[in-house]
Amino acid sequence: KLPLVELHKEPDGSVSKAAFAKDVEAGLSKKNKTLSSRYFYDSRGSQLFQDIMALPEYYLTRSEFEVLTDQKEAIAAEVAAEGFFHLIDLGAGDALKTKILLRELHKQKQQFDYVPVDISGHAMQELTERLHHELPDVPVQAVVGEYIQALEWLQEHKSERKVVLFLGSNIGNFTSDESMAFLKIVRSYLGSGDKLLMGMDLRKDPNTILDAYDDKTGVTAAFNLNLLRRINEELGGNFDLNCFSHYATYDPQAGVMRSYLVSRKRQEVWIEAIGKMFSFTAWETIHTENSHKYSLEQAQEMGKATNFSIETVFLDKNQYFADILFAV
Ligand code: AVJ
Repeated sequence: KLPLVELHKEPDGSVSKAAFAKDVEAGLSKKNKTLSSRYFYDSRGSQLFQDIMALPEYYLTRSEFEVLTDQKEAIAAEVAAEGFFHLIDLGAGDALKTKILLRELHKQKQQFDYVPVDISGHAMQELTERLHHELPDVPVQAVVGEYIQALEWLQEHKSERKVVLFLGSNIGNFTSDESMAFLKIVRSYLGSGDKLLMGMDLRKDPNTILDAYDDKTGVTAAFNLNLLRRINEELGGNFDLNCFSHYATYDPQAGVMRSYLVSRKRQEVWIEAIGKMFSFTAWETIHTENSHKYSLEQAQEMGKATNFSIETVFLDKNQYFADILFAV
């Protein structure tokens, strides 16, 4: 097995259980219960997200794939502007989309190494091995950890040029305040000549958006419910997954897709690692995810407010999705 840099693992290989338990306790103790979408991605959750990306309703992945495929020459050339750089891929997953760029950068003989970052150690292990076979000339250093941790770790290479990828509309899970704070932090780790290529899901027919988060085959429902299964498995919970259901709703004015788990009856759930019982009334909800949709004007404003300038906006034909190149 190839070496990974692991920034936040417990000795048994899991994500910090104490932090998970603490977050779950805080979220389920609120008047309006919440669980964070960052906990979706255990190995089963990562697999389910792969399945979501293959759904006909989930236009995001196809749209971004189209952007990268159709405009790879321009994107690679702009990203690579001057000499050696680190290509840092925040939330890399299986890097299906990034590979288009990797192949193109390699074809253009650009000098770079690839630093995929993800909280799924399993995904990073697999990606490292796959790239070793598919693109043996591209040096890869996978990092298992949180985005900010990884950027901090990269400070060792302070003077070297960096290109940060934040694809797939991962920014969408942040609240507006969080996304501003996040962009400011990313910006603080970058210097002149560095770039950020960020994928943003654009506003469109609200029904198209809603369908993407409420697919016919129930994959998204399984993805959402997996959060409860994970609590059962890692924290000794006794959630009955049959007594909760997935509910998704889109607010077209705020541009926010919101996902919930709905308690289908009055019930109590014990979580061993917290040592507490949590009560649910019938039809009480747990908010699990926000997925923000942006206008290009908003993207522009976000750049301005965080001290980035927008270099180029790459769009698909439908204008469903934008990969925006921000420059420092
Ligand atoms: C991985 C955050 C981009 O919000 O579209 C997919 C996660 N949730 N279906 C998104 C997700 C439900 C996804 N991101």
